[in-house]
Amino acid sequence: MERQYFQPEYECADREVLRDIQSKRLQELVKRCYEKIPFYRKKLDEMGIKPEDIKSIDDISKLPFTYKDDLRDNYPFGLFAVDKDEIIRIHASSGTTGTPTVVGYTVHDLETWTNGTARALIAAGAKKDDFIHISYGYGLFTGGLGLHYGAERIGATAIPVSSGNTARQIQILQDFGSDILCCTPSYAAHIGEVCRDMGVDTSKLPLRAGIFGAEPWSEGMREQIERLLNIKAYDIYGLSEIAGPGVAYECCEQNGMHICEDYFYPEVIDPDTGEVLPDGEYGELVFTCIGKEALPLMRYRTRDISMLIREKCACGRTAVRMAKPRGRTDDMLIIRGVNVFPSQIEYVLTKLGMEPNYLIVVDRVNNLDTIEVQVEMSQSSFSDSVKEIEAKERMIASELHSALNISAKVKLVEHKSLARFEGKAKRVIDNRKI
Ligand code: DLL
Repeated sequence: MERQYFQPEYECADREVLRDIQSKRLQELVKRCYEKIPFYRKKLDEMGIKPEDIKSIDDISKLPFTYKDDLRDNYPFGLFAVDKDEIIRIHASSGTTGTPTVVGYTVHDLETWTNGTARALIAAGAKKDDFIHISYGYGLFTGGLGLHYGAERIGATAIPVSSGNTARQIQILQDFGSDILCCTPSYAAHIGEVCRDMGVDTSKLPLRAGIFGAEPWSEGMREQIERLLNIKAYDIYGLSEIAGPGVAYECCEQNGMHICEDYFYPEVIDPDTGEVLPDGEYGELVFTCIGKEALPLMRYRTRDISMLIREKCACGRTAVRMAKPRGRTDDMLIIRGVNVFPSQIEYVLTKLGMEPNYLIVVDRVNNLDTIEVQVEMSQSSFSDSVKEIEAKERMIASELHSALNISAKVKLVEHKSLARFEGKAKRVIDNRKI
């Protein structure tokens, strides 16, 4: 029988065993940061903390937070804990706003990151004889190479298609018989749509699963992708500062992502006060890279909003799960005082049977915030009756109001009139900031 876990000794470890590993690795991390990174030595000195003060994982709350700006202030390599000759790979965040953040990996770091994506692939049912079709971008972005190494690690066949050229993606899916597709969920939905438009019967393809992440996506979007591509769609989470994809991944239960806790220690905090929140409460995810050499960040503030789930998972893994992130603190829209994440709007739209092709336009008119949600009509729901369209717009607006308490103007737009995305989707235009 094919195995269900890649590293059961960690994925299914007893809590006590895992705690011992975490405690030992945290001590090593603090020592490494103190000795090798002047930025951390200064911070710890200012707080009066010495590496010897950290005796177990419970002492983690004594440590300072690290922010994205700390990486930017030390751009490009100022937070590296090893010499250049030990670095074997560099990646960087896209840096669409401000200075990019640069991350480096030693042999050991690449090994542990690869274990993470290998765990994710096995959890999604990948087997040695599978073709893993990788449509995440290759390059400084961690998506492509991250999944690529994982696929090779489990002995499967990596197909490094990278993103873009959707017709070619579909041709490869058909001709090579890809078994597992890896890309952003918005791109998966687009591939599914194009298959439908081209008359490709996805039930005849060998494709059986997809590993989708790098952006928030709702359960409604999952249903759409699963239907369009006739597969099981699994979530995968990660960020370049911590490693890349595979920090956490979904198992067959599709109910939260198991965190690779032996490498990336999670906490959820109140983003305003920094106080650690109990399991089951939503807040900002914070990770400490307890098993890393090149860029061993302490208590890194991800800005992602999620919660930790510690209940036993039926898959047998004991590693704590994180709920699907709702979005990032910096993506949260505040509309006339009401907080709303684009993913919550997506959830309502998809529950109403709309396809996940939408654009949120926020503005300020006479000092009042306005929000317009443009939603594409699907081919099948197309109507040229103005009355019918207006009635549908009112119905969607009323659902958004009752679910999220926002008064949005809804505008149904023509099928295929909104942009499609090959990487991370951009769903919001906020004219208030301009
Ligand atoms: O997006 C790494 C990645 C690649 C993850 C492929 C999954 C698959 P960054 O470009 O550094 O790295 O962006 C990290 O993307 O802080 C989240 O805000 C968001 N993100 C990543 N995965 C998910 C997910 C990669 N599954 C940022 N759900 C993170 C929601 C996600 N948001």
